[in-house]
Amino acid sequence: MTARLTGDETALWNAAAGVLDANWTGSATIPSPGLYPHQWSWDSVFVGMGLARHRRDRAERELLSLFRGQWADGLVPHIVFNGTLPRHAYFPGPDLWRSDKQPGAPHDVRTSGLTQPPLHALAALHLHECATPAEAERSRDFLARLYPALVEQHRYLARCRDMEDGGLVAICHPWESGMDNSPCWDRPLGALQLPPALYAPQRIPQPLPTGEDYDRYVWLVTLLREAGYQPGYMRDAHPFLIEDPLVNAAYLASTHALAEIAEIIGRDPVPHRERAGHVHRALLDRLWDAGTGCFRARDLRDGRLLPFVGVAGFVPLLDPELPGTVVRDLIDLLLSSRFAGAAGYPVPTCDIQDPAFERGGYWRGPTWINTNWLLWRGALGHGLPVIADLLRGSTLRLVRQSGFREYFDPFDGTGRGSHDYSWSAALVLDLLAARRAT
Ligand code: 2M8
Repeated sequence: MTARLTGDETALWNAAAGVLDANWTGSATIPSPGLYPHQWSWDSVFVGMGLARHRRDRAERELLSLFRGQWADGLVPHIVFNGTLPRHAYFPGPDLWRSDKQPGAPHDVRTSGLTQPPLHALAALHLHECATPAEAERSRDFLARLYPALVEQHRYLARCRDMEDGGLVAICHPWESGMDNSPCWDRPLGALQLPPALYAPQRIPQPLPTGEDYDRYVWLVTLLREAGYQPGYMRDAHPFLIEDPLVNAAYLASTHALAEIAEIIGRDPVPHRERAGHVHRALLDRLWDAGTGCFRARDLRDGRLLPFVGVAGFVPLLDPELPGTVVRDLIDLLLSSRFAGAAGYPVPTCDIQDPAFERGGYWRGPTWINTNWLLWRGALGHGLPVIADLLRGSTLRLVRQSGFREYFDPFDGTGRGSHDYSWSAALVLDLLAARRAT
């Protein structure tokens, strides 16, 4: 759907459902036709959130398809490749990752060796919450089927990514944040000592990241691959190791969801609750910056908070136990003219007063539907219906104006990046179904 949409909700719903139907491969949903032809991890989570309102059978298959790619140590890879596509359908394809050479990777499907924000348990719980009474039993069965894989995913995160046993998980590549070229990564990427060889990317998304960024991305992958994607290497030697507020807020929200799922299917929720308490305290201790009134990422290589303040810093609003003073500071900044107050559109990725801000620069400024959807959920969770309505209404306004684009100009709402982008369509279904903030 590339045409300008009409204002009525039924038309919007049908158009969003049409995008998801068109991007359905038979077992999963591609993020967008052309640019992203495989299955991505957090895209499938967001797609599942929308399909829960439209086709729960497909939401279940979407998640099961993704977990086909899970490694023996529990890692849920950020890309599950479609083996029927030509090798060069997407760069970097399976040849860069060489998952087939990793003993712990699945044998029947090729994957990347990185992960993405772990919102999967939250998606599974959402699917259950959207079930009708007639679907309740089937829904419980599905939760019981997925639960062991979710537990393994969380074990992997606690065992292999909680580098200092402090409660938070670390990412070892910008792609693991989902916000590939965020200015947040400029400092750690700039500090890398790259070998002279260039990696000559075969596909560079427009307008950013640049070829130089790609050299760094690909080099980081080759380091991880040569080390067998081992957590010991990541902890002791890998040059990019960061605790990110969005990733950890996702981890916390999913840990709470895992506890609820355990209760629903008659398993023990206590270990998940304990872990959630640990993550909650660590988020505040390690990433809250009272000076800026926002959460910031911490670079584990030098122990310092990164200077950049962006939309990821608001996502800990998903933490139901966030102190009231912290919530107030976050909302003040979120509504200010540095973010949502800039032009009446939803929250941009980057502080518009930051010198690194670029209004068309992918994750360096534009507004994205998924981050605003996360903030909408966070606002609802804190009993802030006016803020939630504001985020919901302004997000729907973006797609009404410009269609289901990948991202949007934060000042005038112009659509950018790919058309028919799956998570933009899926999350609109969820926003419409939620009807209004309660
Ligand atoms: C973008 O990331 C991929 C690499 O994983 C890329 O640039 O090719 C990001 O927007 C990421 O968040 C998203 O999951 C992916 C697919 O939509 O595209």
